[in-house]
Amino acid sequence: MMELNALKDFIVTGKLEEAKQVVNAAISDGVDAQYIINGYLIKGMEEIGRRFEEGKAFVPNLLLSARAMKGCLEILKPLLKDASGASLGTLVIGTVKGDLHDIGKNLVASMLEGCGFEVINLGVDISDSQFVEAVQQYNPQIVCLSALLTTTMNYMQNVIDALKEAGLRDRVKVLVGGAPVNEDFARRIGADGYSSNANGAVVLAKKVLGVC
Ligand code: B12
Repeated sequence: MMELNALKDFIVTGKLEEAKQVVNAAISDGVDAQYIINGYLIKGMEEIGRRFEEGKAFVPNLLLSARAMKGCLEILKPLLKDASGASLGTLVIGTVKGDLHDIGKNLVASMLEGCGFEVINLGVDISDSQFVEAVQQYNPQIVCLSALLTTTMNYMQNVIDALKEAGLRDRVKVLVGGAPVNEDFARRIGADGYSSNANGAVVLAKKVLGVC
């Protein structure tokens, strides 16, 4: 467990290989993937975010931390898979236009996938028309929107409006999330739900589809 404690620091300092080694060792010791993510990886990202806010870390530091986090998630993702293989529904997810943050969005996508949803991950910087096209193409039950910037969160409203204009709004539930988003904002823009974290996103997705 001593080694696992170093994981948060390896995320903060962006040491990809060292972080991956700890994750692999923890898996071999039978440590739960979810526990590694919530207890160490997310804590590391929170810490580097704090340092950035205080002017003690800079964009290159964020990029190194993000790279280390992503490398670890790649190892852990298969372990989040649901063993039953049954699909609870299809879901489209993306980070909205102007926003390049994808760690949280990918974590949400992995958790949903792991819990039995078929997930179409559109990536980052996704425009309202791209979301509309994806709904037309994949016919999902849920659209998940992510935003990490106060300047881009308002674009979620554009996506909802575009879905309405395309006559698709009644066919999908829209869930929103990301650090600056909250319940009140979600209600104001006409979304169907909000969660502050990936575990909550799964509960919410099941709830809006009535499968829990
Ligand atoms: C890593 C990071 C970056 C990396 C992103 C790398 C990547 N591939 O994602 C890089 C270096 C690229 C970056 C760039 C910038 N960043 Co930045 N970044 C961060 C940082 C430190 C961590 C974000 C993160 O990954 N958190 C960890 C994940 C796990 O958490 P999360 O994203 O919040 O996701 C969770 C929940 O929100 C939720 N969730 C997320 N999406 C969804 C969706 C749904 C549907 C649901 C239900 C839930 C949900 O579940 C997730 C898992 O639990 C944050 C600080 C912070 N504390 O958030 C700043 C932060 C978001 N960045 C910030 C800024 C200012 C920028 C830049 C403008 C900096 C610059 N001057 O260039 C650029 C913008 C680039 C752009 N156009 O997007 C500010 C935003 C301030 C604001 N109020 O708008 C923050 C808050 C830092 C700060 N305190 O100043 N950044």
